Amino acid sequence: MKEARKILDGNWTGRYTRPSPGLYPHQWNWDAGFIAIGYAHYNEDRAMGEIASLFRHQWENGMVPQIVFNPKALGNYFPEPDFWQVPGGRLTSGITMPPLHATACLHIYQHAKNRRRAHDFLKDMYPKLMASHRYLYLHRDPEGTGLVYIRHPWESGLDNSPNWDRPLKNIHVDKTKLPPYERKDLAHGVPAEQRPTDQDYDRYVYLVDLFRKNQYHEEEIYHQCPFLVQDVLFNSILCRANRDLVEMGKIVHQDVGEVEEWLARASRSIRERMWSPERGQFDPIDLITEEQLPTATAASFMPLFAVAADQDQARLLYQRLNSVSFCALHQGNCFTIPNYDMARDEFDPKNYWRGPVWININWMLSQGLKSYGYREKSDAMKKDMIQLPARFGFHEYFDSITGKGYGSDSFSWTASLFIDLVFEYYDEDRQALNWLGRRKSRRLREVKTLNQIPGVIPEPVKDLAPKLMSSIGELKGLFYSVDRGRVDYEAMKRSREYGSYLESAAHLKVFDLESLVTREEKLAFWINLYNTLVVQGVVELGLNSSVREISNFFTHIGYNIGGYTFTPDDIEHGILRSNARPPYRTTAVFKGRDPRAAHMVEPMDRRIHFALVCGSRSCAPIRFYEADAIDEQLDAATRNFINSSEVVILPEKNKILLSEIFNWYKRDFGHKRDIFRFLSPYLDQDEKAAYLKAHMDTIEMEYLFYDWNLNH
Ligand code: 9WN
Repeated sequence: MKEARKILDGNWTGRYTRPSPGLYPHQWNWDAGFIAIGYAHYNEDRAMGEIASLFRHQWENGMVPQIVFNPKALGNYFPEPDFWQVPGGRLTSGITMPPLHATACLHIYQHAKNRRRAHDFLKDMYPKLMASHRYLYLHRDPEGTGLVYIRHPWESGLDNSPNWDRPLKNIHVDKTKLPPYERKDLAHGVPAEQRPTDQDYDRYVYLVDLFRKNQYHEEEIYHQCPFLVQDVLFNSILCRANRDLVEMGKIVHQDVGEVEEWLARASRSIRERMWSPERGQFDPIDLITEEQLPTATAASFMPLFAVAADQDQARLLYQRLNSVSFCALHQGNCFTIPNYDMARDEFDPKNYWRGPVWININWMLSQGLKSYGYREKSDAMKKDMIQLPARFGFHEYFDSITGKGYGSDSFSWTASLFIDLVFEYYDEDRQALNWLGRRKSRRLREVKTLNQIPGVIPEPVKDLAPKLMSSIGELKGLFYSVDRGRVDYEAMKRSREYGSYLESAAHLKVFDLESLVTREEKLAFWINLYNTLVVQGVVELGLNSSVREISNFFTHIGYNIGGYTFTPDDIEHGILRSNARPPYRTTAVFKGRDPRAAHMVEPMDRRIHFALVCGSRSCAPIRFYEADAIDEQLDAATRNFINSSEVVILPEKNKILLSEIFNWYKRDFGHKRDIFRFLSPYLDQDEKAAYLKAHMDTIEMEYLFYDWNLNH
């Protein structure tokens, strides 16, 4: 979070925020929207200033330019005002970009602490936003289709997207007639293989030349321009912006009739005209050839963000989006969502809009998926969007397979959307505020004993422990998925096996704990019971998103065992951690002469942390432990955890990112060097492990964001 803010501070010029320090020194249109969304959480002045600064350069016809040039920063980008030659000597380019600003303004208002100021801001922006949408409908939809066209790939924001390969082929460039120009984008350290080609640039320049020859007269350009496309992403963002503008208009008591009409027409036209039934997705329309372009980019899912797709369309989109083509849920070997179908030969993991993961696209899609109820995917995307910059840096785009960052670094919208996501994620999850005790979540008034089963009278049962263990093993086999770290809570609750487990668990009340003799028996017994107690707690309390819905979950559910109550915290910190103080608590769980202390499993085994399941995505996947294999099993669990995404070594940054578990349990793992010594034997032997060994003294250590969302 600190690093994200630092990036925005570094890119802030006093009036606007540069997308990145070297490559993009001026103000960009849709970047300003994404950037304001992050600022809205902690710096309202800058959030409003960012948008206001862009709109100060709105053209008289209503167009909001793609770039507003900074006169003090000229000379490092191409094309700049000398090349654009727009009328009136304005310091802007002569094209536009996806109109995200109404969405950004509403977001600023919704998060504002100073509501009155934000209200004034909305009031001031409303007519300007109306004028910008009116420009689009008037000049970019001359036939009144409800869909607007773009006339340059830069207007799409996705410059060299494979979507434009076909329409750009229609442009026959005669090099001798092209005005001379010099690319500047390759002078900032970004390799050419990550940027558009020279052929692309020839076409970009050809189009700009055509615009300036026509002195930016929309009608003439419409008749001459060889690139006119009704783009799915552009129209979806406009449709969403109409939706947000309606809401904004109502807040500031304006007549919203006109924008309501735009909204209705845009939604219908997207749904009906852009839908391709054969491909089961939305595709752009090339107005030159009058054909729909068969595409394979993430842009075709964007009507989810607009909330313009109908339910059947959304279902089909989801199927495609959540497939190996775009990195499916739990696929495990990729980051979601790359911009181009990974299954295609032309998928290029490094090249700009032709394969990498972009945070802004994912941010919009995750919102869209949430609106249609695809919560799990939406949350998983958020996690990736937080993890990618946290692990690999605040780059412009990322490799879906390795996570490596490409393009420019210190990229503003990656930082600002990261800030938004962290705020939203923590907010939804209530974790951060719960720790501080500020947020109201449900609290259990007294300990809820989960093995008191109506109609079952506890009685001594021969071999209860092995019976229970095998019953737990059965549940695990049926309802827990080790690979995915998921539990099917719903199906489990309804099952016969769960009923019979509960029945056996009721007899724990009269169980003789002395009958557990060996360390192995005890470890397996307590770990399995802990894990089942947590799962049962989630089921019985009907939790939907996180164990944090109950602020005292780990101390207020329990089993009665041998006449004593054992909560998850009693088992973890009392029994399995030799009564060590739980993190964020001032006292141990067994106080004074607590008889339960007699059953502690000693000495403490640190590997339990990779076997205890806390019902969250960041904790260990549930396994079933057996006394006669417990040591190998604990080793395997530890190895798995340590080689998962919860421990990341980044030699290029001389950094290691570790699960919060190592932070919370410093007492068990010790400090930096002790942790590294603990990790070393478990690390899969590769160059990263070797790096850690060689740099133990200098490597920097950071803790990872902990995902408290339920593992269902
Ligand atoms: C041209 C600023 C912009 C983004 C675009 C991205 C890239 C410019 C360029 O950078 O485009 O507009 O020079 O490549 O494609 O989406 O707004 O961050």
